[in-house]
Amino acid sequence: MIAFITGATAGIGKATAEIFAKNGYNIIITGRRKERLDEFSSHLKSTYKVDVLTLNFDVRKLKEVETAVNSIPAEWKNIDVLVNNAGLAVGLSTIQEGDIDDWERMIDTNIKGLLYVTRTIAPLMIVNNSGHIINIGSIAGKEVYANGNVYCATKHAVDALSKSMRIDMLPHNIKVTAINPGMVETEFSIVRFKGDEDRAKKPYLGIEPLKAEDIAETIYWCASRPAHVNINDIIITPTVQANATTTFRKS
Ligand code: NDP
Ligand code: 8X3
Repeated sequence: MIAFITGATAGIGKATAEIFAKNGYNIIITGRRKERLDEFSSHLKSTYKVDVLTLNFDVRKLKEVETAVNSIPAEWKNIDVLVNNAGLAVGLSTIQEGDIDDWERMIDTNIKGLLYVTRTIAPLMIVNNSGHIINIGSIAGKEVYANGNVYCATKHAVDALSKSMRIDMLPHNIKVTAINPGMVETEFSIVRFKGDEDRAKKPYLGIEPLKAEDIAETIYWCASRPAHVNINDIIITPTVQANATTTFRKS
């Protein structure tokens, strides 16, 4: 079995690669940070005795995505599971004060990147009349919150695309699952606040957030259901989070 995981250099994608490898999958790990991919690949190979292929590309660049996928050796082309995980939030501000570069990064990564990767991998699955596409959405794709505008819009797009893909993939026996996490402590907040570590810690003060491994376990559980079962959509939050805007914090 082969899993292709985007954004496997950190956080949820990295934890997902780990759990699939632990369960005997050969893994294709992708991301922009080549050194991290190489180090992680050595770790997966030596720990789990699986084969690992690294693909170093930026999901925002269609040519890079196509070149990377076209370079996959024949024996790696039978991809069973695609995890569309690469994504980010950048900035947190009102529409009238928003930074347009931040908007472009989020739209290009979370929507267009997911589309580019899916457009190149889905035909490989269609040839096999089997596969599973797992999209990482967000609670921000189900609700909106103050200053989350463009990030929330990109994740609402992922929600819509997951529902649409499920229809398009139906005749091809390809499952489509959307997993929508609430707060998970990864590098996400450091990226959102552009390296400001003090600000990045604030959302998690006084609460126990989810860990990347919690989401990875959920992804693996979805991927390991019997052939006739598809998990369509999951919202998963820390126990202390009721929805996108209501969190119970110890003072
Ligand atoms: P991290 O910042 O820890 O990891 C993000 C991953 O995405 C990295 O591996 C990064 O790799 C990759 N990535 C980002 N931009 C690009 C790009 N342009 N091209 C290729 N890869 C890219 O964040 P998380 O693990 O938390 O986030 C993973 C997904 O989960 C995202 O889609 C996020 O929106 C979603 N999510 C996160 C939540 C949270 O609270 N943490 C909650 C709900 C959803 P590299 O930089 O090496 O390219
Ligand atoms: C990440 C979770 O609540 O910061 O998608 O938008 S949140």
